[in-house]
Amino acid sequence: MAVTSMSSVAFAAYSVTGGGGGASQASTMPAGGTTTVTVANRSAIVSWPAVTLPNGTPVDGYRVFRYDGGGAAQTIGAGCAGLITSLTCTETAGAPGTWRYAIAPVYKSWQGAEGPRTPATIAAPQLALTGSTNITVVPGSVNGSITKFVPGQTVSFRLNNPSTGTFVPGSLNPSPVPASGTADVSVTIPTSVADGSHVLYAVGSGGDVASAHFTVTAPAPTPTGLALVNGGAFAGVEKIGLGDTISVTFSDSLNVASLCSTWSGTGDQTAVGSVVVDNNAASGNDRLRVTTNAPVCGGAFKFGNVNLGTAGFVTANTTFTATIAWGAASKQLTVTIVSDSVDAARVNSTNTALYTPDAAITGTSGRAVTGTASVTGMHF
Ligand SMILES: [Ca+2]
Ligand SMILES: [Ca+2]
Repeated sequence: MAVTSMSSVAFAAYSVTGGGGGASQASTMPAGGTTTVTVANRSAIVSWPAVTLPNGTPVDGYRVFRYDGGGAAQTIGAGCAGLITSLTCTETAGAPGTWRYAIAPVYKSWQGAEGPRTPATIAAPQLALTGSTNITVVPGSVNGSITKFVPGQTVSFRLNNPSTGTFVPGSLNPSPVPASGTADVSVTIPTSVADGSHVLYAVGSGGDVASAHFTVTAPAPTPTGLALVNGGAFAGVEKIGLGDTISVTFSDSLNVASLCSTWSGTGDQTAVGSVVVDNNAASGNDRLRVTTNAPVCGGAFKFGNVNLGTAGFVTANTTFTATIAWGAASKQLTVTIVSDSVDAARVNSTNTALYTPDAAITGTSGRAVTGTASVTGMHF
């Protein structure tokens, strides 16, 4: 009996014994026709022309073969596996790559030669971000779409590693992935994500993975300069009081509402308040704070404090009236003392004053303030 295989046997002979005179009739298995392959998302729709035996007898069906670019036979997907009795089949959820499809006709236990191999490319899953991919305010979001995903998957999002990266919240619309393999993506980049370059991975529940790059440039503000400036003299004596200023310069713009709840926008701001100098605070040094009971700031001003570096500024807890100003262009917070106190004293020393910001202060970047600033020298 003739034997066929998936290899290069070009044809196979078979014989049929006639019912009448015992005569033997020889024929030849036909070779497979040329496949036509249409790719839709991750599916390959393979079709081919019918062939018959030389005597016109239809074949029983066809076997479908898929090869990689190097000619290695692949396991055919369920939709095209086994004997296909129609003239088309569909392999779904195809692995990305360029494949070659061929068919061979089958009649009884014989198989004809495979027809020509037709190439078809299954595209890899993709994630494409649209709009800005540089996050300057955290939390922020990146938006885009996935394409060429196997339908039916839900998708989660990870940063910088598709299997171990931190999950970030995101949504897929529609979800699960529809038949088209395409869905919109919106992902939140939390404040916890550091500045720098990152890779966003869209991870399908069925194993598809696609990635896209984005950057975060949302620096945390830090105080870069502290100035305690003598602006006046009380009764002819230079000491802390009327006209003196406390200025802190920041590296980046502040969210002004984090200083004063009723401040808003990106322009200059002012408020009235108080400078409080705590006599010999916990550090042993006098400590300067800025407060307000003005309704405009909801009764609280977030400043932090200045360890004045010496106990010599005041002899009792002392409150001065003050004006507070935020300079948007200079990124400078300036507090001006507008009253005097007999409890103040002259300090002329080389002590170092240290400003520690209130942890509630945030930058327009969305990040909390970090760091301290100091100044050494004569103050007030
Ligand atoms: Ca003191
Ligand atoms: Ca002064």
